[in-house]
Amino acid sequence: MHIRTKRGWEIPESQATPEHIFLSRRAILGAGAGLIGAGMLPEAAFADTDPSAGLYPAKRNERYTLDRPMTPEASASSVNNYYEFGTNYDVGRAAAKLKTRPWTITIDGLVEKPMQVGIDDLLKAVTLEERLYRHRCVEAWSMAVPWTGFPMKALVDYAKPLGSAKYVRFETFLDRAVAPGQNGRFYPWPYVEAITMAEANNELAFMVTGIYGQPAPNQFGAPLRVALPWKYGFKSSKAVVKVSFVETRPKSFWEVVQGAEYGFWANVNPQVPHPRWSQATEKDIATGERRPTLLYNGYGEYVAGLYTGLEKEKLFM
Ligand SMILES: Nc1nc2c(c(=O)[nH]1)N[C@H]1C(S)=C(S)[C@@H](COP(=O)(O)O)O[C@H]1N2
Ligand SMILES: [Mo]
Repeated sequence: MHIRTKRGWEIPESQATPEHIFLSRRAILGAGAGLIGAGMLPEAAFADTDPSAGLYPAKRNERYTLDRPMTPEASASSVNNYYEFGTNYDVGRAAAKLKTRPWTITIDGLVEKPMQVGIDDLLKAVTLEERLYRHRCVEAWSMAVPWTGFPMKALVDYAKPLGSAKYVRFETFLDRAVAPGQNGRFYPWPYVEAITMAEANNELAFMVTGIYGQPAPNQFGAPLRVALPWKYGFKSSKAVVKVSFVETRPKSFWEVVQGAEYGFWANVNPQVPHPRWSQATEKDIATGERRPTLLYNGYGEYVAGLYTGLEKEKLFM
């Protein structure tokens, strides 16, 4: 993220080759079966092979509304940050190689009883809903998408943490054979992020399993990723395999890589610039329009209270 790379949304439409655009299930449904047979398309791209497909579309929770148009699926699918699969935004094809079933999530640390749970068993223990959320990347691009998932609080309750737990730590898979980016020595894989227990229990904190009314394509972090819409996007870990409840503040992936630029809190604030660029405005990945960035990405009424008494912390980087 600190390395300057070409931005997908800066490529003019006329130059965008089909390789830049993830083939959505809908677009390839007709021809899909034959292509899988010929080994040309990953099976995981198909909703009908996903055991959770019957849970979609989930009922929309109308409490969360947008102040801007929803980002079209094609735009959201062509600008993804997923360093395990490359530092460009067009990671769809590479990410499709990740096998998301079976998928086991380890829950450990300060909990009543450490456990492992398969994603489909976890899905039986929660209720999926759709939420329209804004997403603001620290690189100053943004989108607004319909996630499907369940409140993070439901995961916390499921895990039964002890009173001594102060932070929740999310760890992404580690598989160098499938994720080319993880072969680089420069980065401290696996991807790790963490938030406080109070943040995890906030109603906005969301565990994502789907997008656009279907199971999420891998590039969005299938089969389970985090969404924290008031924070910069890097806090929202993809493809989570371990959820740990801990007493001391974990160091996150980007903090280890570049602690002077990426901190623990990473709340969105237009008045606190990144050391190398302004955060005052953001570029809509679909329209290319610039709009003013909002404090807490516009979610202050839900989350500002989490930070009273913490004013001495670097809350906005
Ligand atoms: N495991 C993992 N999670 C990740 C990232 C990543 O590289 N690896 N990138 C983060 C960043 S910087 C952003 S902006 C969002 C992008 O989510 P999207 O591709 O679904 O838009 O994922 C976040 N989660
Ligand atoms: Mo990001």
